[in-house]
Amino acid sequence: MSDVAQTLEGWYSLHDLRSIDWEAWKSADDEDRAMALDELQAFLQEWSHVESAKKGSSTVYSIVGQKADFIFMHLRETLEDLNAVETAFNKTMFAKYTTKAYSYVSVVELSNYMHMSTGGDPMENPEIVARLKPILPKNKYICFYPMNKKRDLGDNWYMLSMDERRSLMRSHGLIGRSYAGRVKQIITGSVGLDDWEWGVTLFSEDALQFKKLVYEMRFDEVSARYGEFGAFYVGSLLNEQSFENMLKL
Ligand code: 76R
Repeated sequence: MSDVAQTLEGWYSLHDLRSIDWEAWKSADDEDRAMALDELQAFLQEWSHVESAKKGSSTVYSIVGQKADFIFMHLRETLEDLNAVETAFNKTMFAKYTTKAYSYVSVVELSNYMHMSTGGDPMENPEIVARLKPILPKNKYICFYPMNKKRDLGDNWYMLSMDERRSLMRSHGLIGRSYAGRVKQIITGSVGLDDWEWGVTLFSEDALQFKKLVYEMRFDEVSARYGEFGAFYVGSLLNEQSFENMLKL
């Protein structure tokens, strides 16, 4: 019987991907468009207040390619809070001009593969709390994709012993750490919450670093043997001004 890895969970996470209905946006009259834009800006501001009050965090990126046009990534204390943000957005005038592209529900997760417990309540450790309830990066680029660890008869991550998994994860962590300062990563767990087991969200000032990191990890046993990947979404940071520019006709 393999031991279950211990995990710590922090804020719940929603990756909310939308596309713009350009037909509807273009055929709206100027007044409706202006109101929709105001409402969108008010939302972006509200989210930054939630972040200042340390009640959660949000970040917004455009998405390149046809899978979606933009992504809201939200972290909040509870699933109800996430649901409330999503529903409030759905009720805005601006939402009328968007369609749903994809969503992903998960929770910020730390596992004990690299760090053994040093005793005491980890939630009293400010470093751990900062990683479980992070302010989402506002780097230039985002890369998001969901993934699983394989459960085939030949290669089954969940049948390995804790020692085997720990040694594989050490190698994974070493590659990851060599990207310190270039790529920030947030791992969110989604077993029992969504269709894949984890969401991987990467942030960087240089989108090529995503390619380098993910490629290097493909040669590492954890990814080479056990990794299964969903769709990749990549894009660049939006703020109030650049969102408005994107919508300008
Ligand atoms: O030092 C630590 O505390 C963290 C060590 C570490 C763990 C436990 C770590 C480091 N990761 C961990 C767990 Mn990771 N990670 C991914 C991907 O594309 C691929 O091939 C895989 C997708 C990337 C790019 C990445 C990057 N990691 C996990 C888990 C949970 C596994 C489990 O519990 O079985 C997944 C699914 C996963 C996937 N990882 C790092 C990185 C980077 C950049 C680091 C170094 C982070 C740092 O030191 O700040």
